[in-house]
Amino acid sequence: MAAVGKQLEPRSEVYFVPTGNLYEVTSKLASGARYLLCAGDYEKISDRLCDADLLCISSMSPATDHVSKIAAAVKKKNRRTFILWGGAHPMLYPQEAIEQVDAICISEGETAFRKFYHAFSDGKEYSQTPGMWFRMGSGIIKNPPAPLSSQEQLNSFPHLFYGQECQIFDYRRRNFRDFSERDYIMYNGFAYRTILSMGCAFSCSYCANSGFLKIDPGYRALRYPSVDYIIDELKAARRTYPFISTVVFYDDNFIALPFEYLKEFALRYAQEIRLPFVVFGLHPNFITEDKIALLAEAGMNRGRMGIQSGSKKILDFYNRATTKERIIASAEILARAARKYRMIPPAYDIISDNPLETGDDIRESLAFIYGLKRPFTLTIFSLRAFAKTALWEYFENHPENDIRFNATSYLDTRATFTNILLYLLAIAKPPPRLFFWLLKHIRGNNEKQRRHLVLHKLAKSLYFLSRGLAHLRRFDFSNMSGAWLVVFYNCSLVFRRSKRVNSA
Ligand code: B12
Ligand code: SF4
Repeated sequence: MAAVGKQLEPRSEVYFVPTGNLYEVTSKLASGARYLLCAGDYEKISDRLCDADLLCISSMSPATDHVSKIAAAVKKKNRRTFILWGGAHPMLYPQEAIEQVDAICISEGETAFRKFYHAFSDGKEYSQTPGMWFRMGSGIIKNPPAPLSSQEQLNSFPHLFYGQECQIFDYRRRNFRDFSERDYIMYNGFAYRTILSMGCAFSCSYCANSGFLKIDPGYRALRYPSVDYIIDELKAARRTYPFISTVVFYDDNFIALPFEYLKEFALRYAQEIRLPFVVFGLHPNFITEDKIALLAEAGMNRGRMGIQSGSKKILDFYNRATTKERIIASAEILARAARKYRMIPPAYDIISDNPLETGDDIRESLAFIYGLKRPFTLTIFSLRAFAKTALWEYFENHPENDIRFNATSYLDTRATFTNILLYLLAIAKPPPRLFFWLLKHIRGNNEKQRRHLVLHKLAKSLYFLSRGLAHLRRFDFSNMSGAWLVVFYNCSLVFRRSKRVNSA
């Protein structure tokens, strides 16, 4: 949306207010790397934004409090600044969001915003713009969602804005300053993060996708631009940040892209981009040997597949439309590819700490994971519920197990024996006799159990260390960021400069 704004009005200014650093090492070990803005910061931020005619904000739900405070501070200084809020949060929670600002976008924004912007800047009537809600003196105008973008439209959109000529809020100076490539590395490491396709046909109970489907069932279908478009985008990103060493595709369901499209993508990518890439959206139902081979030969060095649980009962509870047999078969394909193409082990998402899991459910799940073909690692999440998901509704109706108001990071797993064993399984395969003996000590999440604080910390740290080493061994920085990488980058610049001087 920043790129669309710049295209419509080249004088528009872009500001980043980071609220945490997702890939910094400390944020993995604890929910540490979340940045706290204080009252003075909102003053400084609003000082810079309050002279805007139109202030556009984009955010997901975790940033809601910041958005409300920034909007209120701006309005206090200048009532005439028109504030428009878009992103996953206002889409999923429009009723709450519209109370904080003048307008919200409840659809994909590229086309809706263009329409609104032309009317707004020409002083014409804009309150009927499809895909937007407006808070007017007379009440709230709720326009219907705008149609989802077609492939032709997707091909015509500008590439992502990734921090050229913009400002970032600096937590040391506690004010905005120019964004530099060091900031890019601080938050993204040496990775370029993007999405190629949009849409997902499933409705897992913990996922916001069901919310998107309620807005428009069209979100079920996979939509994507031409291969030309994504190749051009990646070339442009490399021109801006030549140090990019990995491309990360965050698509919900990348692997569901049609085979012929993937073939064209793989061919062009291997010839024109030649960088390792990571695919996050590997749904077990769509993984096939030939698709994985195509991608691996084009440079895929890592994949991530959602498993969530090895217990049939819990898979049904999450409404995962897959089978254990299908997961086993897909894990086998991924493990074979990892060995053949010397990839970083695939990572399987597992959700832990579900209060409904009995000892038997957990044992079934752990034994299932134990039996999966190696190599693999696990990404272990602690169950959290997002408002308006089916999971949220479930806990609303079952207050005896309520987890809705646990605001800690979903990487903060409980110090249970189950989680220690999960970390262990993510690192290595213990001998069967030891493993099945350990399984006997598992307690259900519905039972009282001892907290193993020290052992849990140790297992979690060892787990992150082993994952970090697997990446470093292949010189992959796609899941790491932070100041240390900036230092590393600066040193390599000095090294390269001195080499150039020497050779001159
Ligand atoms: C990529 C991604 C990320 C990347 C973003 C990288 C990047 N460079 O952008 C990373 C990994 C950083 C990330 C982080 C998180 N994410 Co995320 N992410 C996604 C994902 C997979 C795709 C987002 C995307 O590009 N969508 C496609 C574009 C076209 O849609 P869009 O982003 O919504 O933007 C359109 C409209 O919203 C609108 N719009 C957006 N902003 C604005 C602004 C204005 C002014 C206007 C008019 C319109 C407008 O126009 C846009 C273009 O059409 C979505 C899943 C999904 N299906 O959307 C989850 C998703 C958005 N993430 C989610 C979550 C929960 C998170 C985390 C909280 C996870 C965590 N705990 O770590 C963090 C939060 C980070 C933060 N600081 O807030 C949830 C959001 C739920 C919610 N209620 O907000 C989603 C929906 C996943 C899910 N299915 O549950 N995420
Ligand atoms: S498959 Fe992934 S994106 Fe789709 S609904 Fe399930 S969790 Fe969400």
